[in-house]
Amino acid sequence: TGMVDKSCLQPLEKSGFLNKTKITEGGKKLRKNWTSSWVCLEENKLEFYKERKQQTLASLKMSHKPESVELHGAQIEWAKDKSSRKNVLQLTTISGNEFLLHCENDNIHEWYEAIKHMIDKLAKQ
Ligand code: I3S
Repeated sequence: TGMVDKSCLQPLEKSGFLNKTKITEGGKKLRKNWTSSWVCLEENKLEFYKERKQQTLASLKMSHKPESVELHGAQIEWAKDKSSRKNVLQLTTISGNEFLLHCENDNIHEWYEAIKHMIDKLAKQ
């Protein structure tokens, strides 16, 4: 069809929908605001796009600037007491910003492994 089915620049490690909320920014606790994001795991960062349409890569990049989260020095762990939801991940950046990531299905385990793998890889560089 000529349409690009991926929303991210390569090298792309993983992409898909996740529910996401930022809970801490600059040391300040934020009110939760869960939203669905198209998430791309790249070499050294996670990118959150507001939506994913049947678009070419170029037009998506132009029309939606993603929120970009640096993974170097970040931590990923299973969040225990941060949500009533099951299978929630907490991502903490080196600057101390905290995000919760969630999805309804088992994919969350793949996300955990993929993000952890990337963080560990960056730590060795
Ligand atoms: O940790 P909290 O504050 O109980 O999180 C819930 C609230 O943010 C709630 O919003 P309001 O209190 O603004 O109405 C959300 O609707 C819930 O989804 C939050 O809890 P979960 O357990 O889904 O993370």
